Amino acid sequence: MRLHRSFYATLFALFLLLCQTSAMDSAQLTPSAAELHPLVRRATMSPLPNGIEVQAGDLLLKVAALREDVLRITMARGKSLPEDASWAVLADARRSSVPVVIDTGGDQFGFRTHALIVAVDKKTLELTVRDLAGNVLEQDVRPVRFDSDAFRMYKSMPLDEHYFGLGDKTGPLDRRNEAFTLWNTDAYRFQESTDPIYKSIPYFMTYRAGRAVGILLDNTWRTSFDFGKESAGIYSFGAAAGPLDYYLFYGPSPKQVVETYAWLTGTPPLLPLWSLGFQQSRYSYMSQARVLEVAGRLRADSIPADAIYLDIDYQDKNRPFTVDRAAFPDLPGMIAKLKADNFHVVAITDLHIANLPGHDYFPYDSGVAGDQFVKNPDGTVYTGKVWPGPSVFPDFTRQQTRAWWGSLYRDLRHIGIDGFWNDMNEPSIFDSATFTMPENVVHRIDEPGFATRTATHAEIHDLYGMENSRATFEGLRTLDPESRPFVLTRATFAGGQRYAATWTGDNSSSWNHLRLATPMLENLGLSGFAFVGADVGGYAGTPTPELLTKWLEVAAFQPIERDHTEKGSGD
Ligand code: MIG
Repeated sequence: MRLHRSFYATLFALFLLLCQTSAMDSAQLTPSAAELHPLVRRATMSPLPNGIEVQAGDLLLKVAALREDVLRITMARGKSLPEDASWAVLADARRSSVPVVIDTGGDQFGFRTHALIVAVDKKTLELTVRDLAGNVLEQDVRPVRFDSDAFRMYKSMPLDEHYFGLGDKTGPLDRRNEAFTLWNTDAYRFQESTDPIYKSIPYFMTYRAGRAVGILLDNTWRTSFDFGKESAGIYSFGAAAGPLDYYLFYGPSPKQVVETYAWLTGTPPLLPLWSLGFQQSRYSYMSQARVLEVAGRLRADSIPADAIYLDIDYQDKNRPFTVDRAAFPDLPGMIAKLKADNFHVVAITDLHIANLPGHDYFPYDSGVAGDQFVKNPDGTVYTGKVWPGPSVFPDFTRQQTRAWWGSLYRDLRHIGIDGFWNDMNEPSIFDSATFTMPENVVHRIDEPGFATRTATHAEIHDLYGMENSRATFEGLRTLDPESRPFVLTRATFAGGQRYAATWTGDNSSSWNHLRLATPMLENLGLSGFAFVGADVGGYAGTPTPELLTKWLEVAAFQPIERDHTEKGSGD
């Protein structure tokens, strides 16, 4: 096998040489800078107290030390850097700074901290970061590439380096030789090869020879990560648009890297203890009587269980924040009974609000009154079809909209519902060619650090689910400041661990999916999400008794253990 491969590789290389293919398209690893950036001729460097700023041609690069072991790297075309704003990285972390020792000479600008040595090539602006012993921790192998609004970075990928993180992307624990797109997607029945799926966490950890490094690309647009799939010896990442703004942080231990990631993006809140117990769910228990029957059976059979779920059918015609009074004639009474039996109830509350003018539907009426919904480019409210039929969508990147959304939970909290489930928040839309909002739908940004402005869905898409769960979490805290909210979200972004637990979406009842759940949840954990689970037994299909038994056993060791399944499958 090996011989064959190198034989063909040699043939291929010869072919490329013969064709005189340009350096970019060939297998050559380091095309000269001039070919990529003809404008970069002379660079000037300004020392900063905490780093350096380099101007070269039309490029501006800043490398700043937030801590001895944490760098923030920003680059822009033109004379000014992107605004210092972030949905993922906490303001306190972004404002941190340590003094550095400027260390410039020969072909390089650079500086040192007490943990890192930073060098920027004067001609190419390629970055190299070393530890104090001189070990290369991370190194550009090409200049940053810009293509209209898009950019991409190319890093050296040693043969013995391994890659982790990116949330719950499918596949093996090690991301080596895999490539991923981050674009939140409702991926019903996803398989091992499916990408993208529900979440976007543009963060990974490299690990080589006992040294771990974290890299967080703080960009909410469509991003992609390639770990040696396109070019052997190179990993790369980039975004379709938006700021080139990333953080590089050193362990050396993986544990230290995860801690620093949490320093940057936040830690999960303490969950209510009951949410760590066994949770029973299905799509859906169709009536109050059935919920009580299932709960009663769990107790009668001495099966430990702490929570039971209400999926979308408890609502009137799938309209969020309503109750189907025929099927659930006494929801408060049902909840009180369950409480008396030490069950906690978790209810789904999808974000799509039924588009129902003149129906006394409070979420719609109050939302319109407060101008809370996202819009089409022509200023009309955007509508898309989801479970309730034509629906409108809260503009969660506005503080005011989040506060309004949070207030919608008052009644459900009041009757004793203890946990809330935010599904479909990629967002998933049925009557759209892309199964989500068109990229030109208009959101508004009202957030400290950001200029108050509108933003296209292309910029907000990957963030939307996180801001939905944030609105839910913060709303529950406002309604009951002493409580520990339990929010379960399907879509999220880097930093989403501050607001909600998460599950891996619509997996399948197969042995392969049982196996797949473990690396997915581990990589979520390495990506800052401590409270994670996969649907026990698999969502699509009916597990054999043996598979369900094994799955229950394995999931007892996972943070969230929730038995859940789709409509039409076995109980
Ligand atoms: O289009 O609420 O992933 O857990 O049971 C399906 C119904 C919508 C998808 C979720 C699943 C949930 C189901 N939802």
